[in-house]
Amino acid sequence: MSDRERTFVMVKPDGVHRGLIGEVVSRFEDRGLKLVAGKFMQLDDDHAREHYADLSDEPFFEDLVEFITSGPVFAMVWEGKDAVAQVRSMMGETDPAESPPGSIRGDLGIDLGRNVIHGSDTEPGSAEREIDLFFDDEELIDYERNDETWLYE
Ligand code: DAT
Ligand code: MG
Repeated sequence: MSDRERTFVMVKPDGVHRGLIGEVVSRFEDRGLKLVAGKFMQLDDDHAREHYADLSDEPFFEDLVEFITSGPVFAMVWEGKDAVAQVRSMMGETDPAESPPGSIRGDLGIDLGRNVIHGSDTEPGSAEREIDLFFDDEELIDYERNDETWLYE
């Protein structure tokens, strides 16, 4: 039980426009992760800059902020065993062109700047910081999936 974690995931504007919200949600549901929060929203400039603050010195930062604020996103929190690392592994690499078939970015994307999905990285505290940035505590719903006893030994 102590290995249950929460992680922050977001379908980016390219994924929303391309009708991939359901596909992304299905992959995590099928894996046995539990959706504990979800919000359809559009990021403003300040929110985008804070979310990607670690990348503010990168040459692509302004393009990234422009892209991520350019349309709606679907922000989510997923919970389960080693959720942060499991979601990263299901996503593939940052560049879809280098992501293996079977991964979300490897199956659904082709170009680095349009990689469909964000997921928290495995640096300690990253997931918590991102969850706090997008959701109030009362928006995170505690419940048991009725298949949990079949997903976990
Ligand atoms: P990830 O999204 O895999 O965690 P990241 O945190 O390093 O990757 O970068 C955040 C986003 O910024 C990434 O999803 C796409 C964009 N990005 C990263 N590296 C880039 C680069 N070299 N050129 C253009 N965009 C880049
Ligand atoms: Mg990252």
